[in-house]
Amino acid sequence: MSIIECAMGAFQIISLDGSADEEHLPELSTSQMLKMYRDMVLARRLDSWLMRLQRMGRVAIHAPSEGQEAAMVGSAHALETEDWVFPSYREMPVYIARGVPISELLNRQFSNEEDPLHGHDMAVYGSRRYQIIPAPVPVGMQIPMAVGFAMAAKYRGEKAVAITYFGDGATSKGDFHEALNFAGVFKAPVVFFCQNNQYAISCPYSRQTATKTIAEKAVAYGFEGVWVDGNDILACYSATKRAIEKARRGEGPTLIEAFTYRLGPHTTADDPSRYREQAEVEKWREKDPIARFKRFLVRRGLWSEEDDAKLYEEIEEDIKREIEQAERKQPLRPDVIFADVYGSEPWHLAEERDELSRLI
Ligand SMILES: Cc1ncc(C[n+]2csc(CCOP(=O)(O)OP(=O)(O)O)c2C)c(N)n1
Repeated sequence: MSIIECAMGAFQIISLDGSADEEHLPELSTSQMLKMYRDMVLARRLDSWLMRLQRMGRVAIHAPSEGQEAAMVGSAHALETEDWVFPSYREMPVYIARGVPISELLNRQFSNEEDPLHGHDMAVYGSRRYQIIPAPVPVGMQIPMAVGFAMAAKYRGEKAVAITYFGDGATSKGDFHEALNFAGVFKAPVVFFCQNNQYAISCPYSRQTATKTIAEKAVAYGFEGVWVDGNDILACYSATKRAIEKARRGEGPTLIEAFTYRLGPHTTADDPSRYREQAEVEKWREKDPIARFKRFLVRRGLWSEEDDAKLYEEIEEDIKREIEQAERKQPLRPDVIFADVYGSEPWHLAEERDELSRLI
């Protein structure tokens, strides 16, 4: 899909009723599609648990992904293990699709002794093993980082592609424009994946930019922009697969805009009723990406209500068990804040660490 087609409407494969555009169906086996569906449901249920755990004071903060699962799970399934992910703070469904066990995500959320990030950063994940960079707190900073990584991979002759996730708000940052400009000039093997969820906290899309789409901004940097229905998992998968393959062939970057909606608050520290109408949220609930993919699978005889009930039950049990285990582990020692900062610790920090250890 080029920017010209983009002017006609977002790329879509699955309609709201679950019927599909057969001509554009991606080559996916039944087991791959069912795994994608499972990842979406797992992400949704874990998200709902984390919201409630935060309200109970058991985890510190959470940035929910409800409503955006198709964009995240669909795009992440298009990656190969050699590729690297440069996320924002909202990408838990990407981690799940990348194969990160929920036990690891929960150790992180509870900041227990097995927290892979040792309490550093916000409650966001990162992992060398799964090739996921920890999300930076300043909005959009991961975008130029992904381009730098992609250029390094290109110079070294490696086949890895970088994908970076960010929101509509991040496209107003200089980081976004500088990164896209550089990537266009030097044909960096990178995919820019913008989830336009209509809001940057309370700032609506209409106040973010004067262009109809984010995708069309790619034209100014000399590469392709793709406008995709972000609530359609197969469209998100196909658009990303195509962009990743193109980047791997050395044909440069793509900007994908997944047009979607954040159904929940920005984070657990936000009250969206202050800036948007509930009717708008309800309208978007009708486009729920999980319900849509389920309708598609049921229509094709690949899934049933009984399968669905069993899946939800299994997932609920898994999550409850993992929460119990993560919560039972020891908390992090406070002096862990001194770890992982310097290769060799400067004397003044060593002194501070010793003092803290004595106090503990
Ligand atoms: C440079 C910077 N400015 C402001 C903030 C505060 N902030 C955190 S998230 C956010 C909104 C980002 O919106 P968007 O990029 O659309 O992503 P979304 O949260 O919708 O996924 C803002 C303004 C920040 N973290 N960094």
